[in-house]
Amino acid sequence: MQLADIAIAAQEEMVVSHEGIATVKAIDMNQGIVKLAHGPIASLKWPSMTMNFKIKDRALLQEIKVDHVVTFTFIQSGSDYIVTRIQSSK
Ligand SMILES: [Cu+2]
Repeated sequence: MQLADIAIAAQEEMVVSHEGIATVKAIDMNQGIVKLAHGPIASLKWPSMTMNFKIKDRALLQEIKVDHVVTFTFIQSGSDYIVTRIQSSK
């Protein structure tokens, strides 16, 4: 194993997913952003709040609408929070 491979493996291990429940407040299909009013996120010690998330794949936005209650999974990438899975829970 090369040093570069070890560095990549270490980076991949640091990608932690977080899960939450939220109400969709706004969807910006052009920018690939969804505004969510989410409940507490225990894994990040976040309280409930309303904030924007980037979306990994715009196709994820096709199944959701404003006011839907959703369950979602996201990762942190630098200062961005990126939704990797989002699903209406109605
Ligand atoms: Cu938040």
